[in-house]
Amino acid sequence: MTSTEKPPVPEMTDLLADAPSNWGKWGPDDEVGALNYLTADEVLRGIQHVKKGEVHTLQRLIGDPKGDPVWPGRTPAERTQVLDESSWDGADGPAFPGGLHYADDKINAFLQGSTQYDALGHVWYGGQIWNGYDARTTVGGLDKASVEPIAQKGVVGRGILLDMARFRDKATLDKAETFTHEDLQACAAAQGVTIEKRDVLVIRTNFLQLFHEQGDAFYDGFCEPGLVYSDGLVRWFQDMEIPNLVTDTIANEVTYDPNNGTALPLHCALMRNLGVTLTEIADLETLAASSAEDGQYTFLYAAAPLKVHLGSGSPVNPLAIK
Ligand code: UVW
Repeated sequence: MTSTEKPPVPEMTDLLADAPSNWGKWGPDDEVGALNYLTADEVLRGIQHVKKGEVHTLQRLIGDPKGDPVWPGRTPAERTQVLDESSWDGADGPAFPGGLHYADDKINAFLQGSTQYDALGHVWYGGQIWNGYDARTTVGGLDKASVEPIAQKGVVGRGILLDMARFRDKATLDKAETFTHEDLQACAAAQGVTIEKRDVLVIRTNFLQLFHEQGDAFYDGFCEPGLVYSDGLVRWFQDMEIPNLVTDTIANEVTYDPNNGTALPLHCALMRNLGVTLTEIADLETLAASSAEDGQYTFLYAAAPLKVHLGSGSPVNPLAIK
């Protein structure tokens, strides 16, 4: 290799050979991983941060007239009108006694095509998914670690907003811009709060504003900003017992690791190995504006994805209640 040549991109099995793991921590049948940390005590801890009764809904609009940002290769949801008043213009509308008319519609959507929860079995390497289940259990649908158990449990605890864009004094973070767990702690300190054990981390980059500003050019050289892999960061997530990482980007972390070239290594290190649930494409704008105004960056976080049998993810409209 000459000095100008880049080193080869490592296999995830090599990069994460000595990475920390939570497999087996909650038994051989576990399918919700670090969400086990969200006990009744954590719900009550979260409730202590409800001060004003102010509710923020964190889902982005599905079918936004300005467009829906999606991971490359996915397509936005298509909503189709099935019935409306025009259905009764002729004799084709369904006939009900009393003259009832109604609207019906359906969507054809990627389950990861909007604000969403990833199932723990959504991403893997080396032939095994979360908790050591065989990756063949994903064939035809996730028999193990699907989104269904997450949806059954629900996700409720103390949320903390880490407004990285504001912390770096930017309207949006830049393409491929990175930050670490130390940066998250510094951001929290600047906001006058401390990240506590078992907090749901809610990180704002406002990067998807560029999707609306740039149109198709947004996908040129696609590389979102976000957390960057390090062994220290992964161990911090494990030690802090972080149950859920929520971001306003499409995939929660810097898309291509600038240090080793791998794609989405934190999906592997956090989701597959530690059982940290990932939530993506959240809309954090009203929450961030409110927090900047009143200085309250902690809240009750509550979310439940849809109960989709075998699903690798599900749309969700999380709530932050201050
Ligand atoms: C991939 O895992 C590819 O994407 P996401 O986590 O955004 O669903």
